Amino acid sequence: MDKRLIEIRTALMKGAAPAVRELVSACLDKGIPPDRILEEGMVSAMAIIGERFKRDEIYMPEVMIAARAMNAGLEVLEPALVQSGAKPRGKVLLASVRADLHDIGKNMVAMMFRGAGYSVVDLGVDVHEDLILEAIAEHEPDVVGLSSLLTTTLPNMKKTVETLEKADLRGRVIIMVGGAPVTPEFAEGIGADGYAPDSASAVERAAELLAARGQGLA
Ligand code: B12
Repeated sequence: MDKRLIEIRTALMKGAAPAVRELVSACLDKGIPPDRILEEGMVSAMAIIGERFKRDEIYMPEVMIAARAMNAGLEVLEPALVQSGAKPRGKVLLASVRADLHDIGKNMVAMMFRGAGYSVVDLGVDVHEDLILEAIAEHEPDVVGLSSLLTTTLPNMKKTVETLEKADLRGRVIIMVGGAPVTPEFAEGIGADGYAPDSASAVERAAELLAARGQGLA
């Protein structure tokens, strides 16, 4: 692997946010493709962090500072992935569901959508279903993407879909779900319109679902 990408990975694992920012920026200046920086430098670091956390080799504070460094790197990387001047292909509303504080995966999904020319409204983490309802009324998105990383917050994802159903919004928005514990079966079981295992396929799946509704501009 490129030495500079290894440096990003090392800095990210140490949680050195300013160093990650600088290194990502330097790699972009050198012409390293943003998707390589993301996958090889950054996502690989979070995968190692996840393994170490699982084996009790590191604890919450270390994971938190690594996550902060990851998000710092994502901020620098994002403009490089976003097409300039492209007409929005649709509007996507994203949220990590109630009681779920994980946002790295959701932020990557946001970045991929922006990069593909969608406008994105990101409601953040721990978002109550009622707030999602209000945000739909305010922003009128085409797609609502819900993220959950905990088995304990999966019921809140289900609750959110039910809330949108009760408010009669099912015909107006496409509901997509994702996050490590979410499976295609679970997605179907709670009545979501779509599921994707990663951020790149999330964009592809959204485009398919929008095209099926005759809304796709692709
Ligand atoms: C980072 C992290 C944290 C950080 C989060 C910081 C942040 N800003 O996000 C902190 C330290 C806060 C944290 C806290 C906790 N965590 Co944690 N955490 C992780 C860790 C290490 C990495 C998660 C991550 O970012 N992955 C990288 C991203 C890129 O992957 P991703 O999220 O899956 O996203 C991809 C796809 O799933 C998909 N996707 C994601 N969202 C969406 C949405 C849509 C619409 C679509 C289509 C696709 C999609 O696309 C993404 C990109 O490809 C995982 C371990 C792991 N290996 O996953 C544990 C993990 C998720 N955490 C876990 C636990 C238990 C906790 C705590 C309960 C710990 C505690 N004892 O307090 C708390 C809960 C806090 C809360 N209420 O949410 C468990 C969950 C176990 C379970 N089955 O429920 C895990 C699996 C660790 C473990 N093995 O035990 N955690």
